Amino acid sequence: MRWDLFCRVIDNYGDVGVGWRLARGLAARGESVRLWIDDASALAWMAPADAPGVEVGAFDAAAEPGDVVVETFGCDPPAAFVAAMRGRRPVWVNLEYLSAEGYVERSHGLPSPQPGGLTKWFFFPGFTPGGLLREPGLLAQRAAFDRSAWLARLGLSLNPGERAVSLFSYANPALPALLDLLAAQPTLLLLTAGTVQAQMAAVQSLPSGLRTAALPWLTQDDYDRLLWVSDINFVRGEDSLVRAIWAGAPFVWQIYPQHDDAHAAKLQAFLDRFPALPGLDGLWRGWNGLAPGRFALPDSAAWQAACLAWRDTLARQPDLVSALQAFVANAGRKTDPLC
Ligand code: TRH
Repeated sequence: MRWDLFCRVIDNYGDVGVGWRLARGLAARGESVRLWIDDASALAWMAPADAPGVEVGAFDAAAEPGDVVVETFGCDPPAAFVAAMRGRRPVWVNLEYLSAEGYVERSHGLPSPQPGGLTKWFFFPGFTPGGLLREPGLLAQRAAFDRSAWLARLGLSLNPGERAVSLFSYANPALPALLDLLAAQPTLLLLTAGTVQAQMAAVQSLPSGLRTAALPWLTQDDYDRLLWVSDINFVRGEDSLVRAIWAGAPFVWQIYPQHDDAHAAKLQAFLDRFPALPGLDGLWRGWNGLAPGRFALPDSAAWQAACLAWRDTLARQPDLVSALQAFVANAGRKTDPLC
């Protein structure tokens, strides 16, 4: 089928990151995809090579609707395109933000009638029906991965007994506390490009026991490998969280902060789904500025085991692309007046 995916970049890289991953995932399963995006600049480093079956175009240049229209995060396709949809009647899906909250199950799959006889369907990624983005064979690739060779490509290596920790975060007042915590064990801290490196530049002196390496912007595939290389991953937003889950290593999530503090409940909902682990709530809440005082790392073997167990449970669910394809096939039948 021909899919039109719409993506508006609000801020950061999650919008384009999810849009590109979804486009590529659909195309890899035989769909023909046009990704209409208002700011494709981040694709220059995130996805420098074309993906077969994916065409990228300017958001407002979208024309002639195909069979399926997906707007990511309620971004509303251009009015002229929606008008053209009235003649063609594609299946129209709004792909929502990732959340572990209870409303997801209640809202997933609901139809919303639109002017001109169109229906917009709400599709929620998640830990139950909508699934998470996961490419076929991802866990096998991760299992066969050569850590030292990948680090060597970046001119890096680990000293004996040293652990690797990746850091991708928003500007975070808890950074000095984290550096002290990590320095308790020899650690190579892998700093992602952008905000993290800017904040680290203001750190006067590193606690001994800690080395840092400033990374360039990585392709999305290499960002995955960074997560595979690391013994602990600090991630943020939406897409890197999901990638950290698949990496199967201990991870800490900095949630996208919202003005009304809605992120506190969102973070808790996620923690409630994660296998119970002493110390994890305190660490996550501390890193997110939601709990005063010091935080510590959970026992590393128990943390590792919990992450692997949860990853394997989630990997048994249908992935988001398969779930979306099945959903669209079903929604198409429901909206086709001949059925
Ligand atoms: O950049 P983010 O903070 O994006 C956020 C969230 O999606 C948030 O929910 C949303 O509301 C806001 O954007 C608008 O974090 P996220 O979601 O992890 O996206 C980062 C993407 O960048 C992800 O696809 C991984 C990719 N990436 C690379 O490809 N190379 C890199 O070097 C790095 C650091 C990231």
